[in-house]
Parts: sequence; C-alpha cells; structure tokens
Amino acid sequence: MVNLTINNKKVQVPEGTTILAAAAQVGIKIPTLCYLKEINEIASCRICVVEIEGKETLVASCNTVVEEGMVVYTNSYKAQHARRMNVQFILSEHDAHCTSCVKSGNCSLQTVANELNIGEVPFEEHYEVNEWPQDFPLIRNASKCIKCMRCVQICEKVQGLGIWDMINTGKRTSVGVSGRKKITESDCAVCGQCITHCPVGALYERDDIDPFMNAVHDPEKIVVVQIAPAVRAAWGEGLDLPREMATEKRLAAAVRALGVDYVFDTNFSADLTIMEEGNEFLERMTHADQYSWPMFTSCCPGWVRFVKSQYPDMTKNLSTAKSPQQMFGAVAKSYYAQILDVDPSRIFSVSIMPCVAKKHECEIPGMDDAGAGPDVDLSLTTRELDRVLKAELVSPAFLEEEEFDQPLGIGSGAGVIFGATGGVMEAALRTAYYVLNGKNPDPEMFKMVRGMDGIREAELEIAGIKIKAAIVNGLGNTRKLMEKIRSGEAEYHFVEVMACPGGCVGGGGQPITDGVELADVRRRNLYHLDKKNPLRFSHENPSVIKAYEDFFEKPLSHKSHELLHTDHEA
Ligand code: HC1
Ligand code: SF4
Repeated sequence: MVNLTINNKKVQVPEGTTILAAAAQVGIKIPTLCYLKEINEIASCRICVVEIEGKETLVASCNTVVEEGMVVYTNSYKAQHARRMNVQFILSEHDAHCTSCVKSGNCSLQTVANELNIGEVPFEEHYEVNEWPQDFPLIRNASKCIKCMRCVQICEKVQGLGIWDMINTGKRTSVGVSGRKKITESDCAVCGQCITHCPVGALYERDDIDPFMNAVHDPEKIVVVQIAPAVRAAWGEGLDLPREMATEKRLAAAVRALGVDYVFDTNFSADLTIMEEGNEFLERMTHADQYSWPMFTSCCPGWVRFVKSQYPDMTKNLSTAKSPQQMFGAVAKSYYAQILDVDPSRIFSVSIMPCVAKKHECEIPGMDDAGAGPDVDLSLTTRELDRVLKAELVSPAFLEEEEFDQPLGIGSGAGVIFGATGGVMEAALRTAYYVLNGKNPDPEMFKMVRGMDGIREAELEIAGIKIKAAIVNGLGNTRKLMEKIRSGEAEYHFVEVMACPGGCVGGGGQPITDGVELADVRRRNLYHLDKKNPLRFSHENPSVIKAYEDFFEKPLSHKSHELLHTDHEA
C-alpha cells in the first residue's frame, strides 16, 4: 500500500493507483473531460492537473501514479488557475451555442465550465467548421469537438475498427475519419459507441424527430410504433424518471400520448425471429454439409455491417432471418394491414431502438418486402424518444400505466432478453429444446450463456445433439473471435454477436451518463422482466401462434421467406 496526503487528508491506496482514483477514494472529485478508464488515459484535456509539493510543474492526475509520501493539492492557486485557463482555452475553440446543442444539460464541458465558475473566455474565439453528410445516421460537428480523443480510442480499442484518427498538425490538429475518407466510404459500423462516449455534442445521431411528428400529424397516415427490448431498461434515465416509474407500461402510455395510433412491442417480433432463426438453425444442422459453419445471428445491424466489410466471405454464415425490427416492419405492412383492412401504404412504421445502426438497417435496399415503401419508415433512438417526449410536453411521471396494443404487443420473456448479450442465444435454446424434446425446459436451464464477459462459450447437449455455441459482444472482441474461427482454432455451430458492449442495453442510441457504464444494470433489469413474465418461451407467444395460423402458415414457409428473411449477400 502507498501512503500519501491529498488536500491535507491522509490516504492509503494500493500501488499503481492514479492520483485521480486516490482522490476519489476520499471524496475529492477532480474534474476531467477526456479520461476513460483503461481506454483513454492520455491527459489531453489537462483539466485534471494537480500540484505536488516539491515539484515545479503540475501533473495530470489521471495518468500519474501515487508515490509514498506524496503531498498533493488538487485546488492550490496554481492548480486551479491552470485548470480554469485550460477550460477557457477549450472554450475558445468550441462553438458554445449551448441552447441549440443536442447535449445541452448533459454536456461535461458545460458542467465543468459552470462548476469552475467560468464567466468569460479571455482568448480569441475560433472554431473549426466541417462538412458532413446529413443523411448518414452518425453526425460529427467539428465545431463542438474538444479533441479529447475518446472517439478515436473507443473505436480503435473497444470496437477494433479505428474509424477516427488525428488529422492535420500543429494548431490545425483535429479529429477526422482516418485515411481522409468520407464517413460514408469508411467501414464505420454505425454502432454509435463513439457517440455515447463523446463528452460534448460533437457526435450524435441524425435527428429524425421532425419526419416522425409530421407523420403523427398527417391524418392519412396510420402511425404504428414498435419499441425494442432494451429501450424499456433505459428510457427513464434521460428523463430523470426513477427506475420504478420507468416501467414498460408507462413507456407505452408515454409513446401513445405523442399521438401515435398503435404502440407495439418489438418483443413480439423477437419471438417471431426465434421461430424463424431457430428452425433455420435446426434445418442447417440436419443438412450440415450444405452450409458454412458456424451460423451467425443477424439481428444486430452494426455486426452485419461489420461482417460485410471486414469478413465479406463469411457473410453467407449469417442467418437469413431478418432482425426483429425488420420483421416487425414487414408484418406491420402486410399481416397487420390486413387485420386493419387498410391499404399498407397508409401505414407509417416507426421503431424506437437503443441503436444508431437501426437507422441504417431500415434503409438497406431490399428492406421493403411488404411492397409499401420501406418496411420500417424510420427509427428513433432512445435519446430521440426522450427528446420528443420533452418537446411534446409529455410528462410520463404523471401518466397512468397502459397496455401495449394488440395483437402485436405481446412478447415473451425470451423476447425481452434479446436486449442483453446472450439473450438471443438463450431464447433460441429454450425453443430448440422444445422442438427437439417435445416439452419445455426449465426456462432458467440455459443461464450459463448470461454475463458481461466479452467472449463466452457454451457446450450443450439437447436431445442427444451436441451444440457448441459462442456469444460475443463488442466488435473488438468479435474480431478476436472471427480470427480464431478463421484459423480453425475455434469451432462452433451457433454464434451470437452484438456490436455494442453488453448488447443492446449498452447500445449507441441509449441515454448518456458520462463516465458511467450502465449496460450491466440495464441487463439485469431485462432478466428481471423475463423472470416475472408468465410467458417465457417464444413458441408459446399466442400472437405469434396466431400470425402463423392466419398468415404465415409455418416457420420457413414461402410467405415467411418472402417477408421475414433476407439475402445478406444481395
Ligand atoms: Fe436490439 Fe433486437 S435486441 S437488435 O439489441 O434483435 O437495437 O433492444 O430491438 O431488431 O428484439 C436493438 C434491442 C432490438 C432487433 C430485438
Ligand atoms: Fe467507430 Fe462505431 Fe463510431 Fe463508427 S459508430 S466510428 S464504428 S465507434
């Protein structure tokens, strides 16, 4: 252990601890803008500087390790003066039109500047302006960038893609797409992890609220909304709604209060996905020599973009089942239009997703199989949902809980866990067990696939059939696994991939609490919802059963192939 003094307080911490962490241990919160534990410890913002007795120069507390007998002052005149000046420098290069910034109220620069009582900026103000394709789902506004490098590091170290890089030199040093490419020409997976780790408003999703509300106000349009599994675990965070208030049913009430016509649940089509993908897997197992192995899940569009750009020869391994978002859209404009007895072109189908890549997915050519425009007309993130609720003066705390609409509002516990890493695998295994044994397993039987580890493996035997499965989350981990599969070091039958750490609960479209990773808390919430749902199996979802009886006939039928599957190689 190391003994030191911080602001006259005695502190004892393990060797190797940074001053920043040691100070936090005694309740001293040193501000920082760039620091991300183990990901970005480069002290580029220099807001965390502290004075050490006997040393001429100030040091950055985020990457300076404690030493025995060290005497540290976090708020000496010298440290405070430098800290305030560093913030003023950053502000002089930052477009501080806060009122119209997407991060206003949730911006770390704004918070630090306010907390340090910075009233004016004594330097000449000048900021970079960039051009950016406004129709791409991921937007970068250079005038807000503080060059903290978090986006560069997250994309490189966590997502293994390295889309961002430092560009230019000296005073003109900035962040841009590496190789000086346009973002549209890059291999960006649109996962949005750089957005959720941006401390300011330099990175954000394309805002689709206006076209959404225009559709709501159009009397000709029937607006049908689906809400993704992971949204229910996080939507309250952006509204300061306590977790016990932020229920699924209050979420349904809030979305209905926006004036939409029908509020449905993506869990319904997650169950439908299990029926299609599960049967596809069993069909592949039966004719094993006709397929490339392993079979990959296909519901995460960040992952699908990744495999297409990084491992194009393995695109054929993706399940042909569309994602629940896209299945829902196709169902809304076919089967549901038939139930309503309306022309499908009147249906405007909207998804609310914890994801930025879903905006890309609904625009993929061919995702219009119902023949009435895109099957999903637009996709909003959880953050956009929170923004539109505020803009439309909807106060969920004052709303009574309401049910989802029927019949597409019924989802099983297996459907809800899709939102957590390992959930798709577990849901599929529950149904595979039923199909192969003719009876349900204990729904908790496949618990071993749960967890937050980046790569997990499971070997199972169902009705005498051995299944080797892997579950991976985060694209950096995915690359490691893909390399092992390629080299023959690892062999699996079924692999679930989610691009974001923790799965959709940690999605790039979720509310942002800077410096706090909430994926695990949200994940536990989904398993709790699964456990309390009387329906635990996708194949028992009565709305799914009825959809097959009345419309699709059976999994993998001609109609199912037409509407619920896609050719990823097209
Ligand atoms: Fe997901 Fe999925 S789980 S991809 O994370 O398969 O976005 O929540 O909606 O489509 O169901 C996201 C979540 C989501 C799909 C489902
Ligand atoms: Fe990298 Fe994801 Fe950001 Fe694209 S969206 S630049 S892949 S972190």
